[in-house]
Amino acid sequence: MTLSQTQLEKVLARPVRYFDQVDSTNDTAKAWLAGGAPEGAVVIAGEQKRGRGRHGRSWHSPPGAALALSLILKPPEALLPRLNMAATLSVYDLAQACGCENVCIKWPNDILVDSKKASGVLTEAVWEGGNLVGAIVGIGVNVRVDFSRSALSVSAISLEDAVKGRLERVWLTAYLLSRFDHWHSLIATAAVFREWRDRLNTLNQTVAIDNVKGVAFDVSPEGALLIRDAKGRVHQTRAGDLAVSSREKVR
Ligand code: BT5
Repeated sequence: MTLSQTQLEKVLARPVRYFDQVDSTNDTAKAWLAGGAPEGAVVIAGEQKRGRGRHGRSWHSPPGAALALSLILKPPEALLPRLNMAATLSVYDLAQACGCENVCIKWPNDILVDSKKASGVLTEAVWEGGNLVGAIVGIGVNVRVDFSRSALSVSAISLEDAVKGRLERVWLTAYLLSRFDHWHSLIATAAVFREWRDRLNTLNQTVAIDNVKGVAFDVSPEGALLIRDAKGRVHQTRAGDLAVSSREKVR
């Protein structure tokens, strides 16, 4: 980004800490939270050396090619699951605003464009002595990441490749955060869950997750995937590893 920190704070309408390079914006945001960051503050990086996905997986954010940011929030505990919903909805809106046509949310935290992953969300709660201190919502978006020589080329996509045009990272960041503010303002209502559920591509498909295989027929308001197995038993599964094995309509 070429704007100064002060200009960024004006454009993004919130406290901002921008770094050319960090290990993980989620970790930098956690340190700022511990140091008294206000709600809504955001850490943005031009590059992450050790970007993190879920379950200790790594996230690729090379210099100047991606959005890598982490929002600091202080939600009531009951609303924690909705942060991931608000974040994925925001990226969904961003991809559509850029002109991507085939956009959906893959449960629980991926935004797919043309069936490939353009973005991932990593939400982490921070606890102290059993009390919720805050939550970090980390969002990574591929803007112009070159996957052509990477093993991820089969599964990942960048927005610029999807829209076949140049995009501006500051504008993308501003729009993404404004959409997050919109969904966050509705977080205590049923709308966030309803809209997130409507955009999932995972429902009515046969899925295999952890040791459960069956049809993903719904999600709970807390974001768990509800799977009916071949014996008709219902399993409720939180964000694990999902392998979609076939598309199947159920009534
Ligand atoms: C995620 O995890 O999708 C969450 C990614 C969150 C990244 C943001 S960036 C800002 C903030 N700071 C951080 O350190 N993290 C957050 P998961 O569902 O576990 O997916 C991880 C998997 O996605 C990896 O194992 C790869 O297979 C794949 N992957 C890695 N980098 C990718 C990329 N840039 N685009 C698409 N897929 C990627």
